[in-house]
Amino acid sequence: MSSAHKDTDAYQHASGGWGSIKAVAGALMQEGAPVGTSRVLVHQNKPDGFMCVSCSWAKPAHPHPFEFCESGAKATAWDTTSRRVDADFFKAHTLAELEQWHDHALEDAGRLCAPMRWDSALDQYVEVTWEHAFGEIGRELRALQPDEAVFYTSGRASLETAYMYQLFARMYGTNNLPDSSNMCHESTSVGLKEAIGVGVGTITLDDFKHTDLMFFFGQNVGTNSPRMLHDLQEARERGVPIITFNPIREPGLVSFVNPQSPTQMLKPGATQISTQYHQLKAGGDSAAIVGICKAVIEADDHAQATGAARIVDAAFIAQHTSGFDEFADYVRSARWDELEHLCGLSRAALTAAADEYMRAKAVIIHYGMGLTQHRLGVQNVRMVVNLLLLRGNIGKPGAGPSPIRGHSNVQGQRTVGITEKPELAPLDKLAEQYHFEPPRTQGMATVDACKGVINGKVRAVFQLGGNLVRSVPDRYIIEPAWRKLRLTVNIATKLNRSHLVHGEVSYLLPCLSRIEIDERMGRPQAVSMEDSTGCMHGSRGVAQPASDRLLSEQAIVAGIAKATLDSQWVDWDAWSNDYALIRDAIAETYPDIFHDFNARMWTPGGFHRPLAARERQWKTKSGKAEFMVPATLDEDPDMPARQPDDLRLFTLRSDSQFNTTIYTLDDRFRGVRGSRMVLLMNARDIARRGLEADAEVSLEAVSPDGMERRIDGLRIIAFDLPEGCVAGYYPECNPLIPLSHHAKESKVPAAKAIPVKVVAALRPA
Ligand SMILES: Nc1nc2c(c(=O)[nH]1)N[C@H]1C(S)=C(S)[C@@H](COP(=O)(O)OP(=O)(O)OC[C@H]3O[C@@H](n4cnc5c(=O)[nH]c(N)nc54)[C@H](O)[C@@H]3O)O[C@H]1N2
Ligand SMILES: Nc1nc2c(c(=O)[nH]1)N[C@H]1C(S)=C(S)[C@@H](COP(=O)(O)OP(=O)(O)OC[C@H]3O[C@@H](n4cnc5c(=O)[nH]c(N)nc54)[C@H](O)[C@@H]3O)O[C@H]1N2
Ligand SMILES: [Mo]
Repeated sequence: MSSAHKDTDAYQHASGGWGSIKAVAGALMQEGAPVGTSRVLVHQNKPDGFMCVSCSWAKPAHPHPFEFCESGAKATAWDTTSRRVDADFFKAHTLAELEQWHDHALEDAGRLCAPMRWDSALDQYVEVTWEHAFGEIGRELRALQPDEAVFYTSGRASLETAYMYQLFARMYGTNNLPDSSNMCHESTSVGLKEAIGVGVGTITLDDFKHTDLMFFFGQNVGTNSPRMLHDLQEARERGVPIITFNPIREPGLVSFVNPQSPTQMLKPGATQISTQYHQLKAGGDSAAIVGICKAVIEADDHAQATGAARIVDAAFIAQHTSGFDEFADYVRSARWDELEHLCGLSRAALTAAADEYMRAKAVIIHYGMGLTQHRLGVQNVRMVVNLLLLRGNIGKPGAGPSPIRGHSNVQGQRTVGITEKPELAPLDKLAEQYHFEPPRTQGMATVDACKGVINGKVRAVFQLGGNLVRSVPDRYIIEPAWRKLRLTVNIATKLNRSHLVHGEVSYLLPCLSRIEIDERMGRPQAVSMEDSTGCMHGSRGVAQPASDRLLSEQAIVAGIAKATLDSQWVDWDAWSNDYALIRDAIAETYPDIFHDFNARMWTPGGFHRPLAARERQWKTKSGKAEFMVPATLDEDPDMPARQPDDLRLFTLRSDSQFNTTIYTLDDRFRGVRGSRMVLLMNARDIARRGLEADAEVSLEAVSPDGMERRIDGLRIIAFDLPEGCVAGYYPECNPLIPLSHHAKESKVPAAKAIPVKVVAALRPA
């Protein structure tokens, strides 16, 4: 692997702009994308086109002429590449050899073309027929106890596929349906459900027109949901302030030039995005929000004492909430010096944010992985709700919590039954609709599934998308355990590490990307998905399929289900030949959300699912929106005697990756080039340890179980982040996260606060 370039000046330009156009053109060329790709892009996120395979941000009813961003264009180029990983490719490379390749090179080799089975004598993937693959997988599954198999979903599969997949797993006999949300926004699904009765955000695109203040906690909009920058820019042009809490100054949250607006591209000066930017310590969010609430409650106490108008929305609190008095007492007694110490921000900074909050009538709080991927991730989400509830900022125009989801249909998959929690699936309805007795016991979430692989209880892992051996914690423990599995089945578009680290019987089943034309029995098919704002959209592929041996995900799931189950109550063939029939079935299971699904899916701008909390109906235990008193503000109270030089590592995505898919080794916005094996560190922390920028160091996890977890060869980069925090890249740093280091209630791995120390500094290269 090449070493880090010295050129690590932080990005001096606004996000978007000419840099963005250059990056898109570069991505198209690098992938040898056919000329048609630029034509394909015109259909991206359009009511009659396909929904982008990158992020899940909302798609407007009146799209821009080019309704895509730099990240989305890269994702499209990645899928429409002219390179192919076909039977000849596998004849030329054993898996032992491919294991030496960099992750980037594996995916960059091109699109998978035909169904493959691992041949142990050759140590190669060898082409087989689809019938052969389905037949053997079915026999293998029938030989296992259902709970020995795990059916993972990464968040890209459509609503139709996800519905079929969960039904198949349950008819087979298990609720082992973990998904990427288990590593992502599960803290939201748990926290918002407890607090306001729905496990998803409550805002829609329309709320941007009515808001008069927005917060951003731990979400990197410029890279991970860039189309949203248009909505932010419009709000900023109306004078709406944006207050950001993030340990790093992310260019997309600082300023933006719209690369699709010719007039803006020619004008000097970009739109300022954040009007206040608070570089808090990683893991300091609960403390920071409590500080803001404290300033609000102090102002309200003062107002009451002087007979001035109340600061909190007393009528809303009385009518709609429970637990206010306990929470108010808690924040009154919280000490400013402790809050300042925990979040690394001054009382003056927190009060400045509170002052803005108290002036605003309608407030949206956007948040992402910086909030959810913590041991206190669920509590962080509850603190967001506390802050909103103080001034009635849920269930009115322009206000509400806005968890910005990751994968393009991760929210939707949960809506149609992908969940390991039986209480969240409509089991009685499924039983009635399909005449079977669904399993009622708790299934495995992603970290439970990993534990099961390690302790041998899990014998088979299916991955409908995803790259688990890379995306989960504790890679060095996971990989050897994965190799002991009996069966691994990967339904995928491109080759990744999880296809090389495989079980005794292993299949690699290539599927169509949803950018591609999907014809069944001569008729073009369409699929659907749910965006971050609870809105459903149809999607129709426009590009030629990468190979004529590909099947759609629906057809693959149907093939496996048919070969595994004997049930006359589901016509898998009919479903896989006409997806409208799957949508009719979904509508029957979930009439409130999906009635008239086939007709409504093409509504420009999509159709919204009903959300009780938007109407101020609270489906919670108390029937009210619930304030929560935090249990602790210290993320790692149980860590063994923390040393003063321990650091807190948070893992980042670059602008040139999609999760474990690495497009290039650069991170343009953060000025890091040529290598991802770097450690971003505060200059004072570097000096205090007698280190120098550019030195190579190792990083060791401070783990409660005493096991050694370490990565070598990280090059230090002096970076503007708070003392005591360091940053590195996901997934390279995943070996440092203990599997047990996760949010208690949601089991989301705490990838944004990993206790570490720097060891073994070598001489600068
Ligand atoms: N181009 C592109 N788009 C993507 C993805 C991708 O990899 N590439 N991934 C998709 C997926 S699955 C997801 S979940 C989303 C992820 O999108 P995000 O939610 O933006 O996730 P991250 O990039 O992991 O980190 C978010 C931010 O959290 C900050 N942060 C770290 N620790 C803390 C903390 O303790 N507190 C606060 N307040 N901030 C903190 C980091 O500096 C970073 O700016 O993006 C989706 N979209
Ligand atoms: N340290 C650390 N770890 C993290 C995170 C972090 O921030 N830090 N983030 C976590 C988060 S938020 C997430 S969502 C997970 C993601 O974890 P995963 O879901 O395991 O990984 P992805 O990288 O999204 O999956 C990429 C693979 O999906 C396949 N694929 C792509 N498109 C399709 C398609 O259309 N259909 C099918 N069937 N397959 C397809 C390709 O083969 C590709 O290689 O990682 C988590 N892990
Ligand atoms: Mo995610």
